[in-house]
Amino acid sequence: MLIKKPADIPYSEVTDHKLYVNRRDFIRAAAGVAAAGAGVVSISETLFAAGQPAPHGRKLDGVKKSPLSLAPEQEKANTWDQITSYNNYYEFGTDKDSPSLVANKLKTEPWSVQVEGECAKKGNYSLDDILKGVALEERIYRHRCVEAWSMVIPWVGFPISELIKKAEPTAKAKFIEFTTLVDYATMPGVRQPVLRWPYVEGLRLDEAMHPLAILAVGLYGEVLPKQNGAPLRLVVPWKYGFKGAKSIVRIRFTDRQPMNSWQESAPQEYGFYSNVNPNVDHPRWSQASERRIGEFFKRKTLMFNGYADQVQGLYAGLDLKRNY
Ligand SMILES: Nc1nc2c(c(=O)[nH]1)N[C@H]1C(S)=C(S)[C@@H](COP(=O)(O)O)O[C@H]1N2
Ligand SMILES: [Mo]
Repeated sequence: MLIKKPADIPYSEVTDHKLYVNRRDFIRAAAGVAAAGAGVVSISETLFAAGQPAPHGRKLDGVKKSPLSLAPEQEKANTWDQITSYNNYYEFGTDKDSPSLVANKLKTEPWSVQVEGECAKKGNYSLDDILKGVALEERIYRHRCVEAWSMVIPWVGFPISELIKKAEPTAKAKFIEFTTLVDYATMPGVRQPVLRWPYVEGLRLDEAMHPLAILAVGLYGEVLPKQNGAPLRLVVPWKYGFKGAKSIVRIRFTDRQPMNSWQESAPQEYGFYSNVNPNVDHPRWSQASERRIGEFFKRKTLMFNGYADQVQGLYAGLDLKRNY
C-alpha cells in the first residue's frame, strides 16, 4: 500500500476539501457489490443514490439536560435523518452521503482508548472504564463546518475535563492530542491519500478544560451512529467542525502544540485554532455566512459560533487573524 505524503498530493486534490474519487466505483467497492456491466444500472446504484439515515439504536440511560445546551426557542435542532445522512468522515469517503452508506461496517465493540504522554494515569482504557462514574448530558450545540454549512445537533456526552482530571496530567502538559481509528478492512477512504491517516486533532489544555468542550457518545438520547463518529468523538462547538475528531482511539498529553491533520495537509488554509470567525475568510471562500442544512436562505455566521461570551476569555491577547 503506497501512502502519499501530503507534500506529494497535487494541490488540486485538496482544493475542494475533498478528493475526487469515482463515486459509483467507490460505493460499489465499499458496499461489496460487484461492478455492474457497462450500461447496466444495478439495483444497488439506485438504492445508494442518496444518504441513508442511521437506524435507531440503543437508548442511553440517565441522560440529564444541561444548562449549557441551546434552548429550543434559541435554535431548532436538525433532524435525526439530516444529522445521520450528511456527514464528513473521510475514512468512509469524501461525499456527504458516503459515511451513511458504508460506515455500518465499523466495529465499535469492544472499544478502547490509549491514554498516554504527560499524565500520571497512562493506560489502555475500555469505553466502560471511561464512562464509569460519568454523568451523561444532552448538549444541543450549533455545529459549523469550515465548508460554510451548519446544523444544530443534540449530542449526548460529558465534559472532556472529567477525563482529563482522571488522567492526572503533569505540569508539563499544555496540549491534548486526539488520534482516530484507521482500519483498512472497514474504511475504504483510508486508501485515498486525501489526508495522512490517522486523522489527528489537538486542543490547548485550557481549551479542552472548558465546560463546553465535550466527548460525545450519543445523539438524540441514543448511542452515537457510526457515521457521526461512534463510539466516542470530540465536540468543540466554538470551533470549525473538523476539530471534532471521530472514533477516537488515542489521547495524548503533550508540552508541544500538536500538528492537526487539516493544518498538515493545507497549512495555508487551516490552522491549529480553527475558531469559528466570520471576520477571517478561508482563502477560497467567505466565512461571513453559512447555510443551515434544511434552510434555503443563508445565515450570518456568529463569532465563536455564538459562544463568544463563554469562550473569548481563552483568547485574550491572541491575534485571531494570525492564529486562525
Ligand atoms: N476521523 C474523522 N473525524 C472527523 C472528520 C473526518 O473526516 N474524520 N471530519 C470532520 C469534519 S470536517 C466535520 S464537519 C465533522 C462532521 O461531524 P458530523 O458528521 O457528526 O456532523 O467531523 C469531523 N471529524
Ligand atoms: Mo467540516
